[in-house]
This record gives sequence, C-alpha cells and structure tokens, in this order.
Amino acid sequence: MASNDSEPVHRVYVDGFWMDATPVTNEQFEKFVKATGYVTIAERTPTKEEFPTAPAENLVAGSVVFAPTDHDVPLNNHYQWWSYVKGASWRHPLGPQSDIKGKEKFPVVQIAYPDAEAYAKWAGKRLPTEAEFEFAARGGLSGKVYVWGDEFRPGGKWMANTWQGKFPVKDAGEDGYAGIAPVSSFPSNGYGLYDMAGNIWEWCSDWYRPDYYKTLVEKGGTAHNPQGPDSPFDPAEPDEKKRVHRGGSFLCNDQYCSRYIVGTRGKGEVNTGTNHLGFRCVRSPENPMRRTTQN
Ligand SMILES: [Ca+2]
Ligand SMILES: [Cu+2]
Repeated sequence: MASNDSEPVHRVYVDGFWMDATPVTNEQFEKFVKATGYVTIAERTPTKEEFPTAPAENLVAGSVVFAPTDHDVPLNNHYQWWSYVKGASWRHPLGPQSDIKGKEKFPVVQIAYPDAEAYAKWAGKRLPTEAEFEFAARGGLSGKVYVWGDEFRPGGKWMANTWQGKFPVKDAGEDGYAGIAPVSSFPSNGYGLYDMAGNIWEWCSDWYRPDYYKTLVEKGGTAHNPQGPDSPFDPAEPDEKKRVHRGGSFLCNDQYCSRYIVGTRGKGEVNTGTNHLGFRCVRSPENPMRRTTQN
C-alpha cells in the first residue's frame, strides 16, 4: 500500500549504537514498575484541566483496544475496530477482564510515549530515533522490501507476526498467532534483532511530520543522525502531537495497512496507548571513539 510519507528515499548515516534484541516484555516492564512505583498514562484518570470539554463521565482511566467487527466493513473508518476501553492498561491490555498472567514474555503494550521514556531512563537507555530504528531493522541488507529480504514468505516460511484473513473481521492466525505473540517467536533479522517487523508497533523518539524526508532531501547530502523535525504535524489530525511508530503489528495486512514493509512509517498521539503498541530501547556506546583508537 502506498505510503507517501516514506518518500523521497534518502541517504542517512547513523553512529553506532546498541539495541535491545526484543521489544520490552511484560516481565521487564513489571520490574520497572515494582522498582519505581510508576503509574502509566492509561492508569491515570484524565482531568477536567486536560479535557475541558469532555463530559465528566468520560473522564475515566483507560486505553484504546482493537475489537474485530462481526461483519465486513468498509476500511475507511478505523473507529469501527478501535475503541476507548475503560480500565484497559498494560496489566489489562484488552480491558479489565483481560490480564497478562502467563504472558511474561509477551511485549508490553498499552504504553504511551512518556511511559516508554520513563522506562528507558530507568534502564539507563533511551528510545531509538526513527533513523536508528530503520537502520537496525534492515539488518545489514539494503533496499529490501522486508527486514529479511524481498520475498514475503521465503520457502513458505512465516517471517513476522501479521494478520491473515478478512480484516478486521477474523484473524485466521495462519502464521501461528491470531493476535499478539511472545517476543522472538519469529526469526531474527541480520543483526539478531527480533520483531523488527510485525507483532507490535514501537515508539521512536522523532516527532511525526509527513514531509520530514522531503526536508532532509532539500538540505542535500547525507543526513547525519537525524533526530526528526522540531515539531509535530499530522494534517489528518492537526491538533494532535504525534511521534513516530515503526515496525507494524499483528494487525497489519495486505488489505488495509502493510506497514510491516521496512521503511514505512506509523504515527501516534503521544499519550495514547493501544494493544498493539509497545517499544524497545537503545544505548549509545560509552566511548564512541574506541573504534578509532583501536587501530
Ligand atoms: Ca498473526
Ligand atoms: Cu498496519
């Protein structure tokens, strides 16, 4: 599917960095919460000050959850399959009746941007820039369609957790998972990184603007460690402050959104979590000069 904000193709240089091999798991996030007492955005009751026009009964803690529709729907209105669910949070990803028991190795979801940032800080790491995420996702390959190559199912093998069947009615789970999968359930890429495509979307630190790549190209030359635009802007929702999402999720499919294709971009309002959105961290080397002093 066309993804105009991924163009024009341009040349980028990123300094070396370390990246978590997998998205942050429920087990890892729980350690952070136990150590710090951190309360995620989804668990906080929204205030009248933040949403002055909202009726009081709508000011309840919760988050956004995907629900399949019971019949075929036109794919032009995502409110048909996304809704705000009271009591949904990382501990209850689909709402109060759901939980994460036995799901220690699943990626943590229902994470807003400040939650991801707080975890990264506690872990002595940071969130990746969009350029770092893409560099890492490509795993040493260049100009390929997917993080593993050009063929969606090389030798018939499923390489990422995506959606099969009619969207958004029924996830046929032909790849082994209807819905979210534990981290590392599919092969790693060339850098040994898992889930760089599919399973869950992941936060990047860049503000989102659809024309950002155009501005890089206009500057000319190679973009060095690009950090994203100075401010966010999404013409589709001009009042919302969005940052970049990367990687695509278990809901991605060839009928509606095929953003498991490497290089394509996602975006999300910073305080909004969903049950297909998580994150992983990166770290810059302590002594970036080391590689030059070694020779
Ligand atoms: Ca799947
Ligand atoms: Cu998608």
